[in-house]
Amino acid sequence: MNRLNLFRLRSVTDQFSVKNISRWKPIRHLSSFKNPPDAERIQQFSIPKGILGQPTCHTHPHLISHGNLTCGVTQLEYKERRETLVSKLAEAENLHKTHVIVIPAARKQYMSDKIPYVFRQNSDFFYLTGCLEPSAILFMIKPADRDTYKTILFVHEKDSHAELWEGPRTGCSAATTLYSVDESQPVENFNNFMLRTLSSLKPAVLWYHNESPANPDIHDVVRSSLKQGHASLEDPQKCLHQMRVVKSPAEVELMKETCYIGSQSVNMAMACTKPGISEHAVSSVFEYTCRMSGAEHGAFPPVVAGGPRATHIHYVANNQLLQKEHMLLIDAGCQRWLYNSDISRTWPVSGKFSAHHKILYELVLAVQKRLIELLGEQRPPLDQLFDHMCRLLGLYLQQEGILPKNIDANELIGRAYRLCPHHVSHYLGLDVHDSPLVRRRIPVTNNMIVTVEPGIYIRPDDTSVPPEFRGVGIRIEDDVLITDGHPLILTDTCVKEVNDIEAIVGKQNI
Ligand SMILES: [Mn+2]
Repeated sequence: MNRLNLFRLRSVTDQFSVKNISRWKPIRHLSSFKNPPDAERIQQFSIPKGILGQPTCHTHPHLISHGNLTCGVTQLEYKERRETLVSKLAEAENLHKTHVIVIPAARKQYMSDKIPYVFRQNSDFFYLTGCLEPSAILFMIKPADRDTYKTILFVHEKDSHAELWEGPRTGCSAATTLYSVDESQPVENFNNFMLRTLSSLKPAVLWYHNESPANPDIHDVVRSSLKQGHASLEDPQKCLHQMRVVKSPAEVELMKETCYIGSQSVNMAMACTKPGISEHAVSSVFEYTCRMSGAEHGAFPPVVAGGPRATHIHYVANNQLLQKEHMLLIDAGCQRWLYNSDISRTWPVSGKFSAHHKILYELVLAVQKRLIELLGEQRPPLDQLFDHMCRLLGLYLQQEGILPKNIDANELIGRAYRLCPHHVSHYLGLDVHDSPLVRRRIPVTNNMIVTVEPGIYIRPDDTSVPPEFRGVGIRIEDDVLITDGHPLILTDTCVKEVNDIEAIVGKQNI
């Protein structure tokens, strides 16, 4: 019952004020740098004063502490990430070639004429720069057989007319200091610069992600610069994702925060659940609590699915009313400083599990807990964790008499797979499905963050299971940090024991 002490049901504002969150915040690590940087290097870094194109420690001290470029992450750490990328890409047999790396920021997206969506930065670009500006471009060049490289950031130059409409810009002169790059140039210069640079290089490798380009505006220019010159095209994303999948100490702190906020917000959604209210209302409680606690917004459109709708894995319509005899499945997360949480819980709308719901729920919970243990004991690849899930689900369902006893092990695993057709785990971080180019066939290692999310979905018309278990969808998902010892469950303040759930469902008025 310790967990519940964390969740004293007071008003939403008391419980989830920004003050509470910042008090909870542990001491930050400044950087993942293993050797302490020497004093001279630290002095290279400073954050320009004045109002810039994104929050800084001077203008937004409540968001960013002194000396950091973004929340919890220093200029030095961003610079080191770029250094690591360059040295990895220019490795071995390609040392005699010149390497050019182009990573575009995301472009603004519009929901209709001149009405933009909330801007979301391209995660690869943000990971390397900390820059939140749309349509910026990171350009790096490492000449053949030289140890040095040059970084140029293309940004929007200051422009009083544009700033009147869109708000302040950082501009080239401050950008060089803010992002600690060698040079900044206006984005308008990029096309000519790129064509000129590439035509003069031989032999060279152009590292650019060619598929689903982050910024279609510069895609053609990058492609045609390739034709003019003699460079071969390679994709930097695989290497970048291998870096991103292992979190630095600063990133681990950010992930702890987004997971804590997501957990408390699911608790609040649970507390506000009552028969007769809509799935949409529960979704709103979740989102409100996240944003009040310091998250920018949800990590993805949440699944809030009552009763049999939970058997549709990506149900996001969220427009039905909750009935007292049903369970409610929620799969939701939040984004804070671009880092995402991803949590699933399932609870009875009435606040009391029915006997059959309880059997299924405890079965999935037992599988989930065992899988988290296995992550620590065996550090398996995530694909292997999926095999474990199917085996365990099949076994437990058979023990409960939900699947027949007279089928062999292979058939049992196949039946379990049909009842949980989604993967049990993915990497988590700047993207919800983080570092997708890192295969799930590699063993997990320290400082990876992964989800563990077994589920069971029994359609109302599934005659292969007893009728009393049909029309139910259950998923339990936690976000887990791989460590030397036991895996650390970053979402462990989100209640999941039967008793704890029954103690809070319906206890808070909306
Ligand atoms: Mn997930």
